[in-house]
Amino acid sequence: MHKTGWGWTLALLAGCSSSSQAPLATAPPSTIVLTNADFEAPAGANSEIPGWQSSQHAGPLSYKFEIDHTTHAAGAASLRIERTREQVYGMIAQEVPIAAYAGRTIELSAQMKTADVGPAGWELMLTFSGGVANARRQAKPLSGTQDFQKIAIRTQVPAGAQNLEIAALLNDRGTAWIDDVQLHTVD
Ligand SMILES: [Ca+2]
Repeated sequence: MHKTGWGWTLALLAGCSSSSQAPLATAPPSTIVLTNADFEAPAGANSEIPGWQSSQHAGPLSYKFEIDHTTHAAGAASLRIERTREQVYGMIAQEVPIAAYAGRTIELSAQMKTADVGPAGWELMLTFSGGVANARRQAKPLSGTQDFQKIAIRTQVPAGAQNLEIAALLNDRGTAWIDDVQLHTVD
Protein backbone atom coordinates (compact mmCIF):
# COMPACT_ATOMS: atom_id res chain seq x y z
CA MET A 1 0.00 0.00 0.00
CA HIS A 2 2.87 2.33 0.85
CA LYS A 3 4.53 1.44 -2.36
CA THR A 4 1.42 2.27 -4.37
CA GLY A 5 1.10 5.59 -2.51
CA TRP A 6 4.68 6.59 -3.24
CA GLY A 7 4.37 5.55 -6.84
CA TRP A 8 1.37 7.79 -7.21
CA THR A 9 3.15 10.72 -5.51
CA LEU A 10 6.25 10.33 -7.65
CA ALA A 11 4.18 10.19 -10.77
CA LEU A 12 2.49 13.42 -9.74
CA LEU A 13 5.84 15.08 -9.00
CA ALA A 14 7.23 13.93 -12.31
CA GLY A 15 4.18 15.37 -14.01
CA CYS A 16 4.62 18.70 -12.25
CA SER A 17 8.30 18.80 -13.02
CA SER A 18 7.91 18.13 -16.72
CA SER A 19 5.11 20.66 -17.15
CA SER A 20 7.11 23.39 -15.37
CA GLN A 21 10.05 22.83 -17.73
CA ALA A 22 7.90 23.05 -20.84
CA PRO A 23 7.04 26.47 -22.33
CA LEU A 24 4.27 28.14 -20.35
CA ALA A 25 1.02 26.56 -21.42
CA THR A 26 -0.69 29.94 -21.03
CA ALA A 27 1.79 31.85 -23.23
CA PRO A 28 -0.08 33.17 -26.27
CA PRO A 29 1.16 32.14 -29.69
CA SER A 30 3.54 34.47 -31.46
CA THR A 31 1.14 35.18 -34.32
CA ILE A 32 -2.07 37.02 -33.47
CA VAL A 33 -4.67 35.87 -35.95
CA LEU A 34 -6.47 38.53 -37.99
CA THR A 35 -9.43 38.12 -40.32
CA ASN A 36 -8.86 38.45 -44.06
CA ALA A 37 -5.52 40.16 -43.42
CA ASP A 38 -4.38 39.29 -46.94
CA PHE A 39 -7.55 40.66 -48.59
CA GLU A 40 -8.01 37.45 -50.57
CA ALA A 41 -11.67 37.00 -49.52
CA PRO A 42 -14.11 38.33 -52.13
CA ALA A 43 -15.98 41.53 -51.32
CA GLY A 44 -19.57 41.19 -50.11
CA ALA A 45 -22.73 42.09 -52.00
CA ASN A 46 -22.51 45.73 -50.90
CA SER A 47 -18.76 45.93 -51.50
CA GLU A 48 -18.02 45.32 -47.82
CA ILE A 49 -14.58 43.90 -47.12
CA PRO A 50 -14.84 40.73 -44.98
CA GLY A 51 -13.23 41.25 -41.57
CA TRP A 52 -12.75 44.99 -42.04
CA GLN A 53 -14.86 48.05 -41.40
CA SER A 54 -14.58 51.04 -43.68
CA SER A 55 -15.42 54.53 -42.49
CA GLN A 56 -14.69 58.18 -43.14
CA HIS A 57 -14.41 61.40 -41.18
CA ALA A 58 -17.82 62.87 -42.09
CA GLY A 59 -20.08 64.05 -44.89
CA PRO A 60 -21.12 62.44 -48.18
CA LEU A 61 -19.40 59.25 -49.29
CA SER A 62 -15.93 60.35 -50.42
CA TYR A 63 -13.97 57.10 -50.76
CA LYS A 64 -14.16 53.95 -52.82
CA PHE A 65 -12.99 50.76 -51.07
CA GLU A 66 -12.42 47.80 -53.35
CA ILE A 67 -10.66 44.47 -53.52
CA ASP A 68 -8.08 44.95 -56.27
CA HIS A 69 -7.23 41.81 -58.21
CA THR A 70 -4.73 43.54 -60.48
CA THR A 71 -2.45 44.91 -57.75
CA HIS A 72 -1.12 42.93 -54.81
CA ALA A 73 1.96 42.45 -52.67
CA ALA A 74 1.09 38.85 -51.76
CA GLY A 75 -1.46 36.37 -53.05
CA ALA A 76 -3.82 37.57 -55.78
CA ALA A 77 -5.55 40.65 -54.34
CA SER A 78 -5.16 43.72 -52.14
CA LEU A 79 -7.42 46.42 -50.73
CA ARG A 80 -7.58 49.68 -52.66
CA ILE A 81 -8.94 52.95 -51.31
CA GLU A 82 -9.51 55.95 -53.54
CA ARG A 83 -10.58 59.41 -52.42
CA THR A 84 -13.29 60.64 -54.79
CA ARG A 85 -14.02 64.03 -53.23
CA GLU A 86 -12.31 66.25 -50.67
CA GLN A 87 -12.53 64.83 -47.16
CA VAL A 88 -10.34 64.65 -44.05
CA TYR A 89 -9.76 60.91 -43.96
CA GLY A 90 -11.12 57.53 -44.98
CA MET A 91 -10.04 54.35 -43.23
CA ILE A 92 -10.38 50.64 -42.86
CA ALA A 93 -10.05 49.01 -39.47
CA GLN A 94 -10.22 45.74 -37.63
CA GLU A 95 -10.27 45.09 -33.89
CA VAL A 96 -8.76 42.11 -32.06
CA PRO A 97 -8.69 41.16 -28.35
CA ILE A 98 -5.27 42.02 -26.90
CA ALA A 99 -5.58 41.71 -23.08
CA ALA A 100 -3.80 38.33 -23.07
CA TYR A 101 -0.68 40.04 -24.48
CA ALA A 102 -0.26 42.76 -21.81
CA GLY A 103 3.43 43.52 -21.31
CA ARG A 104 4.45 41.80 -24.55
CA THR A 105 6.01 43.69 -27.44
CA ILE A 106 4.04 43.34 -30.65
CA GLU A 107 4.71 44.30 -34.23
CA LEU A 108 2.00 45.30 -36.67
CA SER A 109 3.13 45.34 -40.28
CA ALA A 110 1.57 45.74 -43.69
CA GLN A 111 2.55 46.13 -47.31
CA MET A 112 1.42 49.61 -48.43
CA LYS A 113 1.47 51.41 -51.77
CA THR A 114 0.42 54.85 -53.03
CA ALA A 115 -0.50 56.63 -56.27
CA ASP A 116 -0.58 60.43 -56.29
CA VAL A 117 -1.33 60.64 -52.57
CA GLY A 118 -1.10 64.09 -50.97
CA PRO A 119 1.43 64.93 -48.25
CA ALA A 120 -0.76 63.95 -45.27
CA GLY A 121 -0.43 60.45 -46.66
CA TRP A 122 -1.50 56.83 -46.28
CA GLU A 123 -0.96 55.83 -42.71
CA LEU A 124 -0.81 52.65 -40.63
CA MET A 125 -2.11 53.13 -37.10
CA LEU A 126 -2.96 51.10 -34.04
CA THR A 127 -5.05 52.08 -31.02
CA PHE A 128 -5.47 50.27 -27.72
CA SER A 129 -8.87 50.43 -26.05
CA GLY A 130 -9.54 49.99 -22.33
CA GLY A 131 -8.78 53.47 -21.09
CA VAL A 132 -4.98 53.23 -21.32
CA ALA A 133 -2.93 56.43 -21.63
CA ASN A 134 -1.15 57.16 -24.92
CA ALA A 135 -3.24 54.52 -26.64
CA ARG A 136 -2.30 55.37 -30.23
CA ARG A 137 0.75 54.56 -32.41
CA GLN A 138 1.16 55.83 -35.96
CA ALA A 139 3.70 54.95 -38.61
CA LYS A 140 5.14 57.67 -40.84
CA PRO A 141 2.58 58.11 -43.65
CA LEU A 142 3.47 57.28 -47.25
CA SER A 143 2.77 59.95 -49.85
CA GLY A 144 3.32 60.55 -53.55
CA THR A 145 3.58 57.49 -55.79
CA GLN A 146 5.41 54.59 -54.19
CA ASP A 147 5.39 50.85 -54.81
CA PHE A 148 4.51 48.32 -52.11
CA GLN A 149 6.79 48.49 -49.11
CA LYS A 150 6.61 47.04 -45.63
CA ILE A 151 5.44 49.50 -42.98
CA ALA A 152 5.69 48.41 -39.34
CA ILE A 153 4.83 49.63 -35.86
CA ARG A 154 6.46 47.96 -32.86
CA THR A 155 5.13 48.68 -29.38
CA GLN A 156 4.49 47.20 -25.97
CA VAL A 157 0.94 46.22 -25.07
CA PRO A 158 0.03 48.38 -22.05
CA ALA A 159 -1.52 46.86 -18.95
CA GLY A 160 -5.28 47.26 -19.04
CA ALA A 161 -5.55 47.26 -22.83
CA GLN A 162 -8.61 45.27 -23.89
CA ASN A 163 -8.69 45.45 -27.67
CA LEU A 164 -6.36 46.59 -30.39
CA GLU A 165 -7.73 48.45 -33.37
CA ILE A 166 -5.62 48.11 -36.50
CA ALA A 167 -6.30 50.81 -39.06
CA ALA A 168 -5.05 52.28 -42.30
CA LEU A 169 -6.03 55.88 -43.04
CA LEU A 170 -5.91 57.86 -46.23
CA ASN A 171 -5.46 61.43 -44.97
CA ASP A 172 -5.22 63.17 -48.31
CA ARG A 173 -6.07 62.91 -52.01
CA GLY A 174 -5.11 59.94 -54.14
CA THR A 175 -5.29 56.16 -54.29
CA ALA A 176 -3.66 53.73 -51.89
CA TRP A 177 -3.33 49.98 -51.37
CA ILE A 178 -2.72 47.71 -48.43
CA ASP A 179 -1.95 43.99 -48.36
CA ASP A 180 -0.45 41.26 -46.16
CA VAL A 181 -1.27 42.74 -42.74
CA GLN A 182 0.48 40.83 -39.97
CA LEU A 183 0.43 41.07 -36.19
CA HIS A 184 2.79 39.12 -33.99
CA THR A 185 4.70 39.20 -30.74
CA VAL A 186 8.43 39.86 -30.87
CA ASP A 187 9.43 38.93 -27.32
CA1 LIG B 1 -3.21 39.67 -50.82
